[in-house]
Formats: sequence, C-alpha cells, structure tokens
Amino acid sequence: MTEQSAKRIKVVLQWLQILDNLEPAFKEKGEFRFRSKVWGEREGGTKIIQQTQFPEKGYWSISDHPAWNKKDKLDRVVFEGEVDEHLVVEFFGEELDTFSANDQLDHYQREFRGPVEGWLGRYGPGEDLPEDVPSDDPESMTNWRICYIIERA
Ligand SMILES: [Ca+2]
Ligand SMILES: [Ca+2]
Ligand SMILES: [Ca+2]
Repeated sequence: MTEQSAKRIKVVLQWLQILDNLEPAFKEKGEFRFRSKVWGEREGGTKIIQQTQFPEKGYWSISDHPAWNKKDKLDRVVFEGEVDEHLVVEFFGEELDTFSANDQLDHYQREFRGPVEGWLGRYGPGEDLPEDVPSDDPESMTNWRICYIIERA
C-alpha cells in the first residue's frame, strides 16, 4: 500500500435513531431531513469538505416510539477521500414544520487528529467509549443518536 492510498478513508453512516420527534404529543411521526459535513485540513493548509443531504428528495417520516424510531441499514457514504491527520465529522437534522420554523436536532460534531490508523472504527452510542456514561457519549445526543464507521477506502 502506498503512502497515498493509506490516507484514503470512507465515512459511512450506519443508522440513526430519533429520541424526540419534535412534534406535539398527539403526532406519532416527524418529517425529517438530514445533512452531513465532513471535512479536514490537509498539509499545506488546504481544506477538503464533502457535504451530503438525505433523503435526496422530500423527507423521512420517523416516529420517536422506542420500538420503531430507528432508520437502520443506511450504509450511506458521507465522505470518501484522502485526509492528513485531521477530520471533522458533523451531522445536522431538522424536523419540518409548516406553520412555524423547522425544529433542529442537536448538532453533532466530532474531531479526529493524529494518524488515521487511530480513528478507524465504529462510532455509535457506547461503542467506542465503553467505560463512558451513555449520556456523555457524543453519538448519543438529547434528541437523536447516530452510528457511523470510519474505514479505509
Ligand atoms: Ca415540529
Ligand atoms: Ca413537522
Ligand atoms: Ca460513542
């Protein structure tokens, strides 16, 4: 493997889960749209930024009922490229409302520094920080949870 290909990684969103549908109590499902922004600073000061939106059109109706609040098997590539010891993964989500401003889910941001080998893995609630209290886990936010993988591309 060359030095170049060693730096090539993929960030793949596995699943997301809604803990609060941000709707009045009588409404079971919210209308959600999501966005990712994954970026890194590279040697020489250039920045690489990749952004995606999902779903591509419209929205996903997602309940916050614990039995069916998970959007599973997404397998969505949100970044693929070469990085230089720096990567920031951000996710945004909003719940669409007709008669008022859309509701925003918590902003997710996590920064990785140092050799790429050190970050490869799975980042989900309780999965990379097993000794952590679940509420301190960055992938477990107040109103949603996410799980993604950083792997070699
Ligand atoms: Ca709402
Ligand atoms: Ca709504
Ligand atoms: Ca975690």
